[in-house]
Amino acid sequence: EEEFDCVVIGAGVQGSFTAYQLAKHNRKTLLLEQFLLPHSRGSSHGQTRIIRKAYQQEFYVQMMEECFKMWTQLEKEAGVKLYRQTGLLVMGPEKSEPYQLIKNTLQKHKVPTVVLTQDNFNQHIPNVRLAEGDGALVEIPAGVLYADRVLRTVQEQFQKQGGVIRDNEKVTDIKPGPLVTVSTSAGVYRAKSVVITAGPWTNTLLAHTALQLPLEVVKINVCYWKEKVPGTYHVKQHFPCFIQTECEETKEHIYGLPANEYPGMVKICYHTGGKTDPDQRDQQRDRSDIDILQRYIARSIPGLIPEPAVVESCMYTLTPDHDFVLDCHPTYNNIIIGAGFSGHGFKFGPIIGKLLCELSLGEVPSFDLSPFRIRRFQANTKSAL
Ligand code: PYC
Repeated sequence: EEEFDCVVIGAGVQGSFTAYQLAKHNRKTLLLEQFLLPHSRGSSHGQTRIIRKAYQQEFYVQMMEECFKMWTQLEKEAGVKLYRQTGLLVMGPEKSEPYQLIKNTLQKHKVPTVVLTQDNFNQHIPNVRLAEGDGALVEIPAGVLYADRVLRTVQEQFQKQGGVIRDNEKVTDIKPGPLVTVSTSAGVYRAKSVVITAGPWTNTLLAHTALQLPLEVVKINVCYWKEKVPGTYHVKQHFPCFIQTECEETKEHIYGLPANEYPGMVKICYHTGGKTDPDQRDQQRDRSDIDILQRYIARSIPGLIPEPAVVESCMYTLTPDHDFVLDCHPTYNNIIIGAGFSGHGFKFGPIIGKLLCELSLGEVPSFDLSPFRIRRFQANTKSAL
């Protein structure tokens, strides 16, 4: 039996940043991962993610204000480029609540933003058709995070601080206590605190502690669409990331990122998908999202062939309100839970890591965590006891 100050379960973006923060605080930390690293079985793989402050809720904008600085710090510390500014185009029915809230929140927080009109839209954004009645704005500092590179970098920095990573090691049991015992397929560890950042596998692990959270796991079809003329939607042509808050086909978000991982292809996805068991992800074959995307692209992004050229898989772990879970276990306060990132957590990695580290050290969190507490689910929180 090996002893650690903290064991972090799950080496996706949130677990890796949490482990890194703990090691920076001189805690003897073990980061466990059930699969061989790197892998594409969870929610942190792929080359790109959007980083933005465009949110309806102010607390996310406030978190991102600090988090942007943390991304820059990590780039400096590691000497690696992790972020590319592209801007974020937000489109949606001008009078709708989501669009208005995003616009007002950005303006209130003085985020550099350009509001476009139906008349000047195509001078700024050629090759996109703005729907009638839609408003459009560009959040200037937003951009792309190089996701795979982020994971590699933060895990390397963690190890440089003395942290230990054990991959290909699946947790088989968690026994709560003043020292938590974590059993895996390869060993037994004891720790003063345990952080669970296991994405879609959160409830599988929490079952060992008699707790279940109202989380729903969905499979995302990550679609890449081929340009009719290569380069049309490249960052070099100043094509930004974009979010369509709702459109004729759907009230759910559609989002896109300029060509990156596959030359001549743009990543455009639907912001939800079919319910899945994380161990049976590839058996979930729902493609209704792809039908919606095809119709949207044919109408709004005419420089793309409206048939996905590549489809990859990812998962979201959704909470009922799509806000995160960042909290201590209601019964065992040395078990910390970071979960339910609901498809929008990657950009928050550095600050989530800091907050989960604070919870694990028993400190008062440096940010108001009330939107992220487990007790908000109340009647929905099923206790297995
Ligand atoms: O939160 O910006 C976001 C996002 C983009 C794609 C998935 N989530």
